[in-house]
Amino acid sequence: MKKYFLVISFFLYAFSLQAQYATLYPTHWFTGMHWNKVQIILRGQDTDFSKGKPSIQYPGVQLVGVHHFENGKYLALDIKIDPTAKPGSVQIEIKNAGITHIIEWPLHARREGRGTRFAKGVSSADFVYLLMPDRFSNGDLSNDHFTDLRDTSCDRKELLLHHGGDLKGVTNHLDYLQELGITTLWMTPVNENDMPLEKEPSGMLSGYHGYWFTDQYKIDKRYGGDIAYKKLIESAHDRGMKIIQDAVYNHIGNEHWMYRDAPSPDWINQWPIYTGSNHKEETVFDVNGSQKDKKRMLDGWFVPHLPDVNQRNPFVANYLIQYAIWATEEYGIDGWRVDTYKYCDEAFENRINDALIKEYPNITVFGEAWTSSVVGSAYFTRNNMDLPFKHNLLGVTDFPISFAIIDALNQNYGWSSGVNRLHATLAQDILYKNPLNNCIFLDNHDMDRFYSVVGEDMDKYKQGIGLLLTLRGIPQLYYGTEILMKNYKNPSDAMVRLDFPGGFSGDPANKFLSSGRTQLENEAFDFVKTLAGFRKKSTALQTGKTMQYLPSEGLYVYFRYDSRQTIMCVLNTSDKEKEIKLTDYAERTNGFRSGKDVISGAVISEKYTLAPKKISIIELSK
Ligand SMILES: [Ca+2]
Ligand SMILES: [Ca+2]
Repeated sequence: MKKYFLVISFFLYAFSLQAQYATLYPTHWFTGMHWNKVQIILRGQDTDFSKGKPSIQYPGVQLVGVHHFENGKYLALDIKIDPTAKPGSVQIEIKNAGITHIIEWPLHARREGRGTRFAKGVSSADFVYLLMPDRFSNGDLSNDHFTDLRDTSCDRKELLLHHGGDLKGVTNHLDYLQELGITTLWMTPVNENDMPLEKEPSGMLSGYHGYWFTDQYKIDKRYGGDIAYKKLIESAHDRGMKIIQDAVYNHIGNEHWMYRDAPSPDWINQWPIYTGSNHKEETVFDVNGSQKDKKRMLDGWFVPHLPDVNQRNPFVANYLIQYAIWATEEYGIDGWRVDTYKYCDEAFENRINDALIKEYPNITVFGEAWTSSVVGSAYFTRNNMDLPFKHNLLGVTDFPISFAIIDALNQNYGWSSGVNRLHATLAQDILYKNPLNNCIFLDNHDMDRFYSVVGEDMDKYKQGIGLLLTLRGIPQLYYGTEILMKNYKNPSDAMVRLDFPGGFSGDPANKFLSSGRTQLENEAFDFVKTLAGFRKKSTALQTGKTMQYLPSEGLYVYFRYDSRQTIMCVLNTSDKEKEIKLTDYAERTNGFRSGKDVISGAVISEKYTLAPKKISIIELSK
């Protein structure tokens, strides 16, 4: 009888090893981490799961707490990992209804090269390229669609569906990006988006953009999964390039287990009836504002199919923080961009940033804080304002500068319009602790494309690129801007997310090659490349101080300078030729008698003329 029982037990034991008894988040962890008290969320198959009694026998690893939830499918285990713990497979034993289940939870050795080979952070010395993996290049036709995903579509004729682009496609074009002078890639999110199509006014929309997470711990298999992601990062690092990952803490796709089958309803911000965010960031910091408006901003949902995550729930906070650390270590990324930053719980945001920086001292994080005011932008990052709550975020996506650049190029010169807008915006840098940490841009995946916005005017285009690569901050180029991709967000934002020509088989032209580009496109590409190449060696443009002069009749002069180098940038937005005299800007030009135009190579003397609608970027010399 006893023998019989043992055999049965063995089979049950073996069976429990075979069929996954629970899914674990995080899927695994690492030895020697600063974050060594890990909270594992275990998700079982049925509501009896939580009746199980867990235990752990592994040298240096202790189970110090067990938590239960309203939903019996879940347990949370608090695990303490001593610095002495060795890599291996931690066996989590769960005794439930007389059966012992073993769940393997691997402990990996830490990745080598923290701060030198990965987690290096991104600075104003970098040049960031933002791309959408689905729309850049299809490097692997075998992953275009999967019948076991909720959305099986892949059709390049449909703007709102997946187009088949993937991470291998990106890896294949690192040469191109490096030639352009790019040092850092920021891709829209690569996490799994196993969501069905959503009905939108302009048609059925897929999660091709990546912002509808259904599982943080998986890279979407349409992009090539974990293997392709790691390969891309490895290839980028081999070239000295860096990778920024795009995070979303604010919301999830409504097929995510955190919503469909949550441990308890308070993992999500719940409302009696659907309540959307008011999308008004002022309500978050307004000293005269109401709590009602602020709550709606922070806890209201972004859109109906994206449930709003409650980061005040400590389990949710741990889950998100651990994911951020886990992904940095697992994939070896260099920095983070955080989506919808102004919609999240503020205390949580400071916690997650602190945890990342404790683990990776050189890592950088910039948040998306879409706002037209400098106060709104500075509020969400380290600032010089005397406020009851202080954000610790290193930098923001600098929308006020972006809008001011557009106004400088498109508006007529006036008291507070045209290039005076740019001057006035930059004058408000007083609010930022370090404006060099802001990511600056001409356009992105949510904006009308820059070349269209400036009326496909090549002079204005060059002025914009000139500003992008000489103003303070981390410059970010949106994919295709270098080859004059154009369009407005009409009828949908997919119009500004078209496929990169040449990234997909059957494309009539390959714009990755100079031979595939038109003369005008090569002119644009070469302009970006020349300036980016100069910037790569220019300490003044990378990290120097800024001095700007009050614009006069459409003429705007500013300097970037340090002890080694002085760069004089002159923007003529008027329709008249302007005479520039170095002596008019003596505070910065004293001692310099000439200079060299960075783009044309022409040598200028103490006096020179600048044609209408041109920019000159001059390295001064004695
Ligand atoms: Ca593909
Ligand atoms: Ca929120």
